[in-house]
Amino acid sequence: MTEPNTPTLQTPRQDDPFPVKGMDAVVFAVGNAKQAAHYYSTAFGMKLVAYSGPENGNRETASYVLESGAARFVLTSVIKASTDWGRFLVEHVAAHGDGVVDLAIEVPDARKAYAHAVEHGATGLTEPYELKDEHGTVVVAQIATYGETRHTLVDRSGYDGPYLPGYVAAEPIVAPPAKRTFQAIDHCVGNVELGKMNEWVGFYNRVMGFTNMKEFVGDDIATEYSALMSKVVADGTKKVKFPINEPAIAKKKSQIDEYLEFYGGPGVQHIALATNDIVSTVRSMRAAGVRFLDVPDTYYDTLGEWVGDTRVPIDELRELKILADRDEDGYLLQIFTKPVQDRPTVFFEMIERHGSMGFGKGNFKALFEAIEREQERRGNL
Ligand code: TYF
Ligand code: FE
Repeated sequence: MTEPNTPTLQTPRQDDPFPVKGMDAVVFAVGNAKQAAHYYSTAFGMKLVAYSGPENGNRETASYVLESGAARFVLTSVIKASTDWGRFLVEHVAAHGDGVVDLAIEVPDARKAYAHAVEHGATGLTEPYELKDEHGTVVVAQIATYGETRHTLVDRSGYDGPYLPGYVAAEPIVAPPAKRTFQAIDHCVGNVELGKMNEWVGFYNRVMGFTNMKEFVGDDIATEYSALMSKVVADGTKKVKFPINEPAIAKKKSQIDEYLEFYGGPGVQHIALATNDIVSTVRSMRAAGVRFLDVPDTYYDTLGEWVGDTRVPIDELRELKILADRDEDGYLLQIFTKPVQDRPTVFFEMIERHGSMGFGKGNFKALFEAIEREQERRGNL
């Protein structure tokens, strides 16, 4: 492997009004966190590292913290609601099914970040407060984003425990794979209502000082085949990247409309996970029963002509249904799971980057056609 696997990160600006360290966690509210923790352990190769539940004094919720490299998922379900948070989670699962309640962001100073966000028009949900235990102090604050989704702003610089004060370290559910299935959260995508994409892009521009990345899906692509519009915002270091999709009025019912209908409003559509060996990632996930979007064989017949050489031979990409794309900075390999719950809502992307900071624009046609075939099978097209 000659190319660097992570793209060159820009150094943070000294005057960044909203500096971020990276994604802290993706927090899911689910019906049965015990079983979800098992799925992410066995199918996604994640390692249970921390837990909070009745056994350690939390009688309201059970939360399982799983990691794979720098990526952290928190799976929460309600045992017996007794606070506003517990009631919120019960209603969230009733309304949306399993889904993402929180895209938590690690920041160097949660009080400053919260103050800046609220001054620039964000809705504050929780004022900054301190969580403490024998491992130290974490400062957290929360702001609202699209739908019922929130961003917790986390400063964990004064803490060295397993996740947050109140959590205890936990043993893995199964032996983690010898080789990590993925190592970081690459991007987190939101679906918003028709006509709202620019408002939410503006929200991240204003509130977090995030800037627009060059890749976007405009009117032209939208009406031709994608039935969606999309723009990407990112922090100055490009560690936190949030694409925002909205439905477009096209020939067919938009996949974004299908999501909004079944999720019951805006929310997180997919989480992209970075791997440095997508072939072994996909082989192990497939072996564990994860289903990926199907790609027609014809995609691979012409792939080599425009994508050129990649680390993985075309025949292996074809066998595993991995997509490839190239731009002026390099190339990427990517694949998309089918929705991971019964509702056609949240799914995952696995992505291996070699220089390219894009999102697979060259694959949008093949990808959106594959998604539409699934939509049709569900009777929603
Ligand atoms: O995050 C992205 O932009 C790519 C492409 O419904 C994409 O993964 C965009 C919309 C969508 C599925 C994938
Ligand atoms: Fe993506």
